[in-house]
Amino acid sequence: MSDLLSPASLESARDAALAAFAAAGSLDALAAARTAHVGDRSLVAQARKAIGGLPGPEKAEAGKRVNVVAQAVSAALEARRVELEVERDERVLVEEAVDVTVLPPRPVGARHPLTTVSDRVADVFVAMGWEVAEGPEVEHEWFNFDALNFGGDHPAREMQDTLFVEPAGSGLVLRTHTSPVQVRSLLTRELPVYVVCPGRVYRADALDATHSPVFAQVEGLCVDEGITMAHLRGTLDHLATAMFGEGITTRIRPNYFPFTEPSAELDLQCFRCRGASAEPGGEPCRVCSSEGWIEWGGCGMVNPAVLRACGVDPERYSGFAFGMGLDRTLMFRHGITDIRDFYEGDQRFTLALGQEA
Ligand code: FA5
Repeated sequence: MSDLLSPASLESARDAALAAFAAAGSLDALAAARTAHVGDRSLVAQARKAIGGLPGPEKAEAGKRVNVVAQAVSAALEARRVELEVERDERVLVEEAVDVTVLPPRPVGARHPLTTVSDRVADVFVAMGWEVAEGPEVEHEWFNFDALNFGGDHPAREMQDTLFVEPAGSGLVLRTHTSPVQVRSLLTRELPVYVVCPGRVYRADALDATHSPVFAQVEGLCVDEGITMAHLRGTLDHLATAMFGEGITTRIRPNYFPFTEPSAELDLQCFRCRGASAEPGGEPCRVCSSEGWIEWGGCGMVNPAVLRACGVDPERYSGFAFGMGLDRTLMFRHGITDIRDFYEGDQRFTLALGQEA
């Protein structure tokens, strides 16, 4: 009998294999031990080959011995493989774990104060059943000027006031006010119309503490039967109270706008001194320069020419409109002295005002 097939030799081959598997500290080391103890050149493989050279009666006996050893070796190999895989998986979980608590704190954002105040104004009107309307910022001159009854030579159309869109003659401008949304609303909606239109507008104004070439306005338009100036006053007082608190008063002074007749400038009683600074002996007030009033926007009764341009019968319908600066509204509300704060993108400003604007 080949020495390879002796019980002692087979047992020592098995023990050597089991010891090598136990000593393998990684799946790579186990793969190497497997080649050495289970591969073609291993003792067990050679013993299996040697069985063929045995005389018949001994073959079965030797085959059984080899099988017992081979099964023990492969069972030990499988058991060690499972152990090493579990160890590896646990190690990967620990080594590759992400500790989310070590991320740097993320800066907290806020809505821009102009967005907040614009929504707040819109809410006041939506609560009264009005709708919110929008229009494009790149607007056709017809909507921005012609339909609003601006004459062909009105100074507002000049380069010093209006930003024109190239090519010259395109008829497109950056809208200089939100009033073109009045025209769009009248042309596209059924009467009566009650719309509030907040939006960004552009003018060729130099940037200073109270003027910006881009700023925000909110427009209001109501066209219905029997609308009078009294409705305009009541609506503006309601808005002023919602924005500046109970007891605030508005004042209208005669003015001129091509699209309203009569037209008025809308003043707000100073929300800080409530007009007291203009009284004899009153404390001086920085906010209104002791005039007691501050200019907020323009307003008036919709000019019949505008109604006609939009296909509305001025004999049956009348309306009022108003438009005020949202930047100014915020400046009054919070005593902000420089409009540039809205446009410089300083997060501290946005965070301080964004939620409560
Ligand atoms: C108008 O723009 C009219 N469309 C308002 C109107 C609407 C009148 C409906 C009648 C009926 P005005 O040019 O006065 O009007 O501007 C209105 C408000 O916008 C001003 O009172 C001011 O609050 C604000 N405003 C004007 N120019 C600037 C600017 N460069 N920067 C910031 N706010 C401005």
